[in-house]
Amino acid sequence: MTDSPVRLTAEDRPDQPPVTPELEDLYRGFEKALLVPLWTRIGDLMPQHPRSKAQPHRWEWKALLDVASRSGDLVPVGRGGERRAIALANPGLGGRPYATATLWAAIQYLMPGEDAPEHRHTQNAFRFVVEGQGVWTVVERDPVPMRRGDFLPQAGMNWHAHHNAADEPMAWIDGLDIPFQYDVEAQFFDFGRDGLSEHEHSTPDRSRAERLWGHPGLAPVSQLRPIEGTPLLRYRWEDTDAALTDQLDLEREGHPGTVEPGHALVRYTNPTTAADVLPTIRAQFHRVRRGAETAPRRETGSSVYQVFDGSGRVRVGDVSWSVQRGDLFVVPSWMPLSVRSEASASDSDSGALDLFQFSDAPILAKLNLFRSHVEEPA
Ligand code: 1HN
Repeated sequence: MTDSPVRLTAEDRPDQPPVTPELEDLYRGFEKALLVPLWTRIGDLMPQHPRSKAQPHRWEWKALLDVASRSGDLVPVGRGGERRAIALANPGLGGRPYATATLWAAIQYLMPGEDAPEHRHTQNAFRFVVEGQGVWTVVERDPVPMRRGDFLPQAGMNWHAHHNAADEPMAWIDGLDIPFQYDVEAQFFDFGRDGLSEHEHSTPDRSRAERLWGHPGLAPVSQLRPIEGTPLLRYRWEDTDAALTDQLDLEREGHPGTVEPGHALVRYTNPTTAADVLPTIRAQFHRVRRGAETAPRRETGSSVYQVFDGSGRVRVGDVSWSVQRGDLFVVPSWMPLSVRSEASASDSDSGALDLFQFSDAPILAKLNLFRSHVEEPA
């Protein structure tokens, strides 16, 4: 909460009484008794539309990888620090490791052969892989491979550890609801085993979770529910890519369907409920066809995006950036976002701009606070 000074004068508040010694005495009394009169603060407490303290900001992947790799050489990963994860700190949020008021986003880095120790916490989390492979995340003792384009949700209170079985370091991004849980003061955290078992150091192609839950439209009703939250622990790139390709192909074939021309969007969902994949985090994937541009769109709540492929121009409120593979950017609450796909020579054949997005929309939706608005073309 910003602490704007109490205004005693009537300059821009014609309803305020003249300043007299009695009035000054009254206001001093408020302060001493830890009381705040609403009439001095209502504009700040109840703005007419969301005003975010978080700022739009972009972090370049190149720079994140550079510090992650230097950390890999200098800083061990182990019990206590738990993860070699480097968080995005929004410039509007006072140096806290918060990408937005509710969301944590970090680059995580694991050296060849390293284990990140097992633990569990109430915070909901996911991993998204923009490049590389060779790490698996072990969720409830089920090793799950991670490869480029995979989305790996991991709902609160599931035990998890990571292992890099490759001979290269690997980086990925983590998203968690840490700032939200910090504010509502509902966090719990437990340490798990210090090492992983032999079986957890061997490579499965498909996790147990995928063998049970990775069959589209088929729920394994003969099985016990393995874990709380979404039971599918890896949403493979091949499936996401095919879903987006099919949407844009259908549009090209003349089947109207996309809300916006040249813009395909999929949401990661929990196969047991078809709702958002995590209780507090919505995760989606956008593909904007070469040359297409999206209309400015506002949403309550905040988002973090990562460019998965292609390049383009992103505008958030009054600022805009060129973006390319791996770059991350933040869209604060109610700020209009538009993106334009601008293929460059080094981009893949399709020239599309592929964007991974996560947001706090499930929190807002559950509280009846989610709103969105698309601006009409000028
Ligand atoms: C965590 O458990 C992970 O499991 C990543 O990879 C980032 C940030 C704060 C607390 C726990 C992970 C985290 C984290």
